Amino acid sequence: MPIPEIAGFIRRYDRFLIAGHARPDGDSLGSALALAAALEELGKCVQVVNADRHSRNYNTLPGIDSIKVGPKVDGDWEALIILECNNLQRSGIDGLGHLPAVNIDHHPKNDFFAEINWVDPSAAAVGEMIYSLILELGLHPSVDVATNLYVALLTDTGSFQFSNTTADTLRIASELVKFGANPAAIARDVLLTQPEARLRLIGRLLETLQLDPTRKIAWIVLTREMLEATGAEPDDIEGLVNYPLSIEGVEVCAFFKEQSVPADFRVSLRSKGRYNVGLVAEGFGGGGHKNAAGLSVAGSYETVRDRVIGELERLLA
Ligand SMILES: [Mn+2]
Repeated sequence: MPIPEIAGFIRRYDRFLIAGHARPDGDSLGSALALAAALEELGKCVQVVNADRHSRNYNTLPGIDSIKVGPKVDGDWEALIILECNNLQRSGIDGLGHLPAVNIDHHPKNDFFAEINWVDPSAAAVGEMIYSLILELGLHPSVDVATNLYVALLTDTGSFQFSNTTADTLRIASELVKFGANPAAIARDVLLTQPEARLRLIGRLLETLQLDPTRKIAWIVLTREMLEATGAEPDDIEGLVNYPLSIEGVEVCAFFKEQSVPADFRVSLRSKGRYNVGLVAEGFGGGGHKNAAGLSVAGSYETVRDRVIGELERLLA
């Protein structure tokens, strides 16, 4: 890992931009805010930039209001540290290309587009990498830094439940708690608090639950009318795709989201274990991984549902 090169890069410049990916998640936000605070402790001038505003559950992250949101940056910046992006475009921000850059990521497909590229797919979260970097820089994580990094680990591991959770993840989480992160308060603020509209939306959504005759395929449908009636925002559907997969015996699930009336659907697919829903998505011109994929189809709900569920039935046959 090129930590000495990154430390040299940080010494060389005074004015840093830190960028994450568009529609930032907890790892992107927590890692960027922690790194920004660490660089400020070294006397650097730092600005975190994101193309999109954070969702409401991250409102309590220390420093969250200091993030600049928008599709382009201005100001006189010397260097860029870009997190969680396989290429510059993934940031969703224009005007970053001329800056010398460090690229820090844990996704396996990365374009190695920067001067210094540190890509570690064995890290459960970029937050783990930022933690190592901060210690290598000789810094003692503050409570705010520990809190932001704990959020990064907690969210990217699905509360330490996903298969990316390693002994290192849990060791780092433990050290972050020693540095002052409060697991109960963070879980309450980030995971267990939700808008009333989201809970009402879940109620409507679960009424649409259907299973195929084998009871291995389940699906739910979100209409635009449901969003309007409950007052839920697009952020509020985050994570709901996984609900049908929690049913005992269900192997794959689909989440149909109406995009326009009457006929355009975005479909998210999820699977357990060996079933590759990425292949099904590719058949519709979409993409993704074995256990998580997405696609778009035009047509009435009945037509779209029959085509997609038909392909899922073939996958399981
Ligand atoms: Mn991540």
